[in-house]
Amino acid sequence: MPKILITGALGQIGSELTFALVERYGENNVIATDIRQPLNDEYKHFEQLDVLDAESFKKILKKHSIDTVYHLAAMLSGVAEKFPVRAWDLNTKTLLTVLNFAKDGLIKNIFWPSSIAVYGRGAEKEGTPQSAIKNPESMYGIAKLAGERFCEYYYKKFNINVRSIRYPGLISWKTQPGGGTTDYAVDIFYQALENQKYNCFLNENTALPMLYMDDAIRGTIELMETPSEKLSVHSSYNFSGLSFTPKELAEEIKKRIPAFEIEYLPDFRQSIADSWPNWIDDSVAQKDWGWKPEFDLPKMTDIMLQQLKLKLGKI
Ligand code: NAD
Ligand code: AKB
Repeated sequence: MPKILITGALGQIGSELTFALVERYGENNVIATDIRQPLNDEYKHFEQLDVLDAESFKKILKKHSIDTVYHLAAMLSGVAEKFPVRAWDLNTKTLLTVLNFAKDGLIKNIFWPSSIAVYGRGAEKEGTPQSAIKNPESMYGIAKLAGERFCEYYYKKFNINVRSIRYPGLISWKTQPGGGTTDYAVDIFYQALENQKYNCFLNENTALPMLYMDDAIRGTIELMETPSEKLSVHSSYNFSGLSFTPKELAEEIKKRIPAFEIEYLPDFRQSIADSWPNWIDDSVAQKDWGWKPEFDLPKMTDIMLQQLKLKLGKI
């Protein structure tokens, strides 16, 4: 059994990945950490940790005899544009800290998420291949690309077992997203149920790669459990599921909530979205570790509306 520590465990992904890992490896083998305190007692083992504080990080790893770190703490693309220097520090320096913990023998395995944000203008927008040119324009994308290079460097130079996925925009109902460019695809469901109206910060024809959270979590655990000899990518894997525009998502919601209306008021995130792919090619992940998504747009829309109705007390 791995002995796991998760950073950023209260965020959109961590608040679901933690419990998937608990179910798989047992609650005594999963330590959740975050810079914030949880609002309830659902986390059995929790430590407050600012990942910028490397000494405290090391103490917690030793205290719990951790061998595997899922390093999720980061600043997402929209917020990172407002605080670029802080974003660089959080999103790159703390990954180096974790990689050096592995180099020094303190831990053995690392999962670190990259993003479709590593791509920029110049890459193929449709079916962006694994190896397409990477010219990120946002501070978030620049930091993710640096992180990918660190991962491959530490794998090649020090044989560190670090694995990574380029997540697309993740859609989930449990925890609100933390300030990304793809957040509209979650906000829209809350607003459809609360007000039957949504002001979208991207324009109607902006197609982006997306994925339902259950698929993302299953794929992450599958990657971490794949024998190392099967893995050919040591920077980060393209990882695909859905691709849709705000207009297509609004139409899918309108089929279920006929009174729903959407208006388009693009803001600074439009330019970030315009530089990202419409959909990415994940054939290398399919070949190396059998990646296959299960949720399509109608299935995801059904489950989002059903779960959010329960959460918001609408049924
Ligand atoms: P999030 O913003 O929802 O959560 C991040 C968590 O990190 C928060 O709970 C926050 O409190 C915590 N945090 C912030 N600063 C910290 C610090 N100094 N020390 C410790 N914790 C700190 O993010 P998320 O959506 O869960 O994303 C997790 C990872 O996945 C990030 O690396 C992100 O770039 C990546 N990713 C996410 C998506 C997505 O659509 N959610 C897509 C691509 C990549
Ligand atoms: C964001 O929009 O910043 C994230 C991502 C795709 O990395 N959801």
